[in-house]
Amino acid sequence: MSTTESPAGISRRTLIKSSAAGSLALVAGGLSLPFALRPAAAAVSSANQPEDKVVWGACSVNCGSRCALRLHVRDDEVYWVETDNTGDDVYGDHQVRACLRGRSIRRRINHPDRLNYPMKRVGKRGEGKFERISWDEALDTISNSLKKVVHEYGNEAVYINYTSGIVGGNITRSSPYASLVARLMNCYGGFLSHYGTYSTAQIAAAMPYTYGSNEGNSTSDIENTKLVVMFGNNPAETRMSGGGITYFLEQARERSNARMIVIDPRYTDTAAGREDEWIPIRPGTDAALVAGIAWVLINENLVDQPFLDKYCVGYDEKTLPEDAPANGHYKAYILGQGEDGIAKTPQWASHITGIPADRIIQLAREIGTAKPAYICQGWGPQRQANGELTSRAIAMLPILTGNVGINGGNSGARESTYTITIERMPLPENPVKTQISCFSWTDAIDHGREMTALRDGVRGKDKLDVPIKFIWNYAGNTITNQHSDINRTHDILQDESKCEMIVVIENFMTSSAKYADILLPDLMTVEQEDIIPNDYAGNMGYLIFIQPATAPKFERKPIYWIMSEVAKRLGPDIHQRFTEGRTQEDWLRYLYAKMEAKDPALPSYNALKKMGIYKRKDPNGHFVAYKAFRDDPQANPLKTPSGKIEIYSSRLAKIANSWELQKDEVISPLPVYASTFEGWDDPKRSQFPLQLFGFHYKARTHSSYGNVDVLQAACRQEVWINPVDAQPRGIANGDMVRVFNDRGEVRLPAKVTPRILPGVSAMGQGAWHDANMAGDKIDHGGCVNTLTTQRPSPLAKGNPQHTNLVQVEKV
Ligand SMILES: Nc1nc2c(c(=O)[nH]1)N[C@H]1C(S)=C(S)[C@@H](COP(=O)(O)OP(=O)(O)OC[C@H]3O[C@@H](n4cnc5c(=O)[nH]c(N)nc54)[C@H](O)[C@@H]3O)O[C@H]1N2
Ligand SMILES: Nc1nc2c(c(=O)[nH]1)N[C@H]1C(S)=C(S)[C@@H](COP(=O)(O)OP(=O)(O)OC[C@H]3O[C@@H](n4cnc5c(=O)[nH]c(N)nc54)[C@H](O)[C@@H]3O)O[C@H]1N2
Ligand code: SF4
Ligand SMILES: [Mo]
Repeated sequence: MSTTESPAGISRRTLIKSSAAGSLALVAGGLSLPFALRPAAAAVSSANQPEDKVVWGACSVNCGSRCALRLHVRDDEVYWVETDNTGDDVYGDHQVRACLRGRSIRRRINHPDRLNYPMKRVGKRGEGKFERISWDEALDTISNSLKKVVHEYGNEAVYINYTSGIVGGNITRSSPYASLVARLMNCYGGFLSHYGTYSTAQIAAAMPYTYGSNEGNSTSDIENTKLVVMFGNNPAETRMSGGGITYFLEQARERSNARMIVIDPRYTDTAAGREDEWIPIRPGTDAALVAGIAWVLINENLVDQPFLDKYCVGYDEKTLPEDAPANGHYKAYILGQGEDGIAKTPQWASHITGIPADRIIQLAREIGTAKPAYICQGWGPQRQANGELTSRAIAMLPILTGNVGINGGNSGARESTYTITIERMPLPENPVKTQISCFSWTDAIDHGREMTALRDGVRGKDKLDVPIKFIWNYAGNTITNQHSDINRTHDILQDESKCEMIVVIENFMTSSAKYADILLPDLMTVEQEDIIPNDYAGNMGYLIFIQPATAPKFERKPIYWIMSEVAKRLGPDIHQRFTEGRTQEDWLRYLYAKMEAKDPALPSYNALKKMGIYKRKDPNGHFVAYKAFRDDPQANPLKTPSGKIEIYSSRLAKIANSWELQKDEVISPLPVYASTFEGWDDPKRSQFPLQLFGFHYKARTHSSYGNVDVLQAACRQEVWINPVDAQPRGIANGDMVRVFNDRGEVRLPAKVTPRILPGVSAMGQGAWHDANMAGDKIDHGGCVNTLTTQRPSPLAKGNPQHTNLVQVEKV
């Protein structure tokens, strides 16, 4: 095996030694302080040392921030890393500063475990035994297998797995429906595609039933608000740096002096010190809290009745659609005059959420009287098994109080962002129209032919005709680490007659890579030319022109080359369609010319290359979701069937009546609270008494950067548990514990802390799975997906990865 070879001149020893200065400061300073991880040796400068070459790069992992990097290069090696030095320390024209993950990118680029050569698997899937092969052998094997699968089963048997390792430039982009892999497959007859993402499956499916889309006000608009209410939204960890959502949150709040209430089972880093109040809530119960608040708003006349009458459908009898049952409206549901006959009083909500009733009443009065109020949600609440209902329920608070479509208000969704024009590699149309949800690919390998539209959410056809036989996995770890129930996936993939070929294109030997049949070493984005836009960035957009920091090392190749070579082997016509005769640089210039045509204010290609980063403030100020609709609902209707905000959705009523659902699965035309499998009130709690979820952690971006030593040292992988739960189990802070359920077991240290609600446990998601899969399968890496379920949520058929029950015991 060749993966442990080090790049020239950098041994593991130097890496660790040189990290000392950085890691101390990292622990002392917190993760987003603006200092560079500079090797100690660099401080001792020698008089005849050649000048560093400074190359602009970007951190392109999927954390939603997107930061500029300035890579200092000596002797064709990245020697140390700085971040953006343009702009001021001023709100809206700020430096796009990298967090310590991005600043430690040198440790990924030069990692001793980077993939250097194409390899083929020689052990069993998951065992991690590989043999070096030539590029020719690798590419021939892939293209022959692809031809065979397409010939025997058709293009529908080829699947491109969800991956998010590179959030996209013009050329490099992992987005499975828009990557170079998808471009190639569309040139070759198409592939089975998917809908939804692991990020937003439930909210992206649900919100459009209410609003026609899923938009929120820009975070910068907080400067116009009186009250910030955050449901399961933790930007201090999930939008750490770069575009500066946390920065906006702080500085905008400084301007508006708004109060901030954080509703989360954990006392998050976003709350810590910034919040006015933290309200811990049982996971999966936000919709009950909303209903309790709505009961107070209605009974104390705090609802905006003119807004509800003019802009909404289904709040009360007046606007209830004709096809709805009598008393099918929201007000009846809340007051107990609907089908269930239960009044959603604060006492009722308190029993479900664990929040005292008087606190719910106080919260309702605050939300009802603060004008305007910025009510938002992260994506934690929706990554629950009842997340579709929850996300629409949270939107009810701004709707009831008329906060939608105005400055300082919000829709109840997460933030939107300003982005400068970007042109990606064009995609020919996918001739295959069949889709599955991004979460159900393991089922489609296991029993694809049994999957139907009405039960499993197959789209474009009544049922799948063929199972998945070939998987492309480019820049993702969602074969195992990031997909639920790793042990089940392992079992499914053991049978090589089911899925015949798994191609993984990676930088590292991840746990997913261990399941590859063919494993290809990619260049990183900082090693090739590309232009990349901001991700979430409030009202300041930007472009970064990435230049290759070093020459390609070993036999690593860029994705454009890899896919062009596969295309060549599929036939000269496919190759021509894929490349259109252009080199990677030709494409970049071609796409940039299109951008300039759309947006003449952009700097020229050469000017941008010289600048490295180009920033622009949103000329329209702050983005306000549904503003045009609020200003003139007749002229600018929403994309819902009625053109209005649909509190009652007739479309959802039809789905609820026609889809095959199990007893504990609820789809409802109203944003009601419903309990769910593996929730707080599931009888299974007698066996597995603690709720568990895996939050997005500052130590990593999912699993990316998970193999960087200084980050591991700074932010330990541990399971959060309240002293109330720890004490009877004899668990002290730092003790090694086993976290388990009937799907698997993880061993890691406990963090005993009042920062989490009793009855609930949590660990950072994305830690590298580390188990002997031929033996006891106990995971010593702390990967939460050893414990999560592959059962999908009812409407989106998405990943309910935050809904789990476990037991915790001292080892
Ligand atoms: N239990 C649980 N599971 C979750 C979540 C959760 O909250 N809880 N969150 C889900 C969410 S929201 C998401 S988005 C997914 C994310 O899951 P993934 O998309 O799998 O994200 P990563 O784990 O970061 O894996 C990205 C991979 O891309 C590789 N990579 C990075 N840059 C490059 C490059 O330039 N070239 C190549 N070839 N490879 C590269 C990295 O080495 C890494 O292995 O996880 C999901 N899984
Ligand atoms: N550092 C870092 N940043 C990241 C990522 C990362 O891996 N690391 N991943 C990026 C990606 S791809 C995505 S999709 C986003 C994910 O962003 P989110 O999905 O918003 O992140 P989470 O941490 O899963 O959830 C946010 C908060 O919800 C809380 N929560 C969980 N369940 C519930 C609930 O039922 N009710 C309430 N009220 N709160 C709940 C959690 O405690 C957490 O603090 O983050 C992005 N940013
Ligand atoms: S991980 Fe995210 S916040 Fe950190 S440097 Fe990279 S893009 Fe920026
Ligand atoms: Mo995500």
